[in-house]
Amino acid sequence: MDKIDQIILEQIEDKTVSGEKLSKLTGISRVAVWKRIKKLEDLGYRIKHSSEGYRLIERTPYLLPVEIKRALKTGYIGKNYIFFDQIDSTNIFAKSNDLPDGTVVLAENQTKGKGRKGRRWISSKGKGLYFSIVIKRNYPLNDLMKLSLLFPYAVKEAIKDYLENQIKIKWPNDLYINNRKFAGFLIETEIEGNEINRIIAGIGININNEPEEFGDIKDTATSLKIEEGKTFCRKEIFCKVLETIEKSLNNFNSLDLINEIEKDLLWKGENIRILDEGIEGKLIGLDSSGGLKVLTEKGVLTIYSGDISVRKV
Ligand code: BTX
Repeated sequence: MDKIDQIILEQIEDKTVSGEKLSKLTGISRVAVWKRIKKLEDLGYRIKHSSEGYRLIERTPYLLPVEIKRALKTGYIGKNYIFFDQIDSTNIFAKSNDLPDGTVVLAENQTKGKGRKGRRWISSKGKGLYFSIVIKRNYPLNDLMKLSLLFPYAVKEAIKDYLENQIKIKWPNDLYINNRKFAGFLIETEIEGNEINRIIAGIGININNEPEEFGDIKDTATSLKIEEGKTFCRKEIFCKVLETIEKSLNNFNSLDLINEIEKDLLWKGENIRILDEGIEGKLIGLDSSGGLKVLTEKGVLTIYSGDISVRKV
């Protein structure tokens, strides 16, 4: 979308404007104006055509840069915003390009959405939020676990007020509603010596997805729409999520993240099994660096690897 498209959009936002007037304002012919209107309609804008001219009825549901720029209230996260209609994976793109701190890469559709350990993330077009945030700041390596917990915490905080249902955090970093997963996080880091110097936080949130999109995982996967029985504005949620992540990162050192997460920890106090380790026991909470404490027959074990799956027994 270029400057001329933006002028046309601004003009027809709250009034009907004739093709002739738009042609004069933009310096292009009336036929060219008509073509631009068609292009805007292809981008998802709903425009009424009448004998008096054109009027915008509804903005596009797609998360185009022009839409995000006018709605987002952050200092640095998303100031550089890269949008794709379709891509293999936003994490792959963010990892293989040297992007500035705070860059957000979003795709309406991912053909190879990545989960952890080579798993797949279902990313149906226009239904969820599929994006990666690039953080190029130095953090001590000791903060790795806490940093990766910050993202699900911030997403939960951003979304919870829109919902009737309660959101739970499944350690290390999935978000659940009613025992089913609606958001996943793939946190990839670059480490040099004792410092983390780049984080690519890949975030997938099911917003308006329907049960049939999940195929054979429909018993374990869910969306906000499925749980709440209504459609959500993805743009509003996306901006709120980015704003809350920025705020949480800014307050990283003063935030009592461990305590906050423990309050909403899924299966706390229940018997669980750590699949990869064959460990069974009672989930008792988190230690000060974010590791998972499990009371087993051999005493309390703390698990730190973010790659462990937890299942309720
Ligand atoms: P994960 O390995 O914890 O979760 C993947 C597993 O979750 C899959 O094996 C499947 O069982 C289930 N699953 C797949 N798709 C969905 C879905 N849409 N909703 C609920 N469950 C699902 C979690 O990995 C990390 C996901 C990060 C996704 C983001 S999207 C933007 C960014 N780009 C990219 O390629 N990945 C990240």
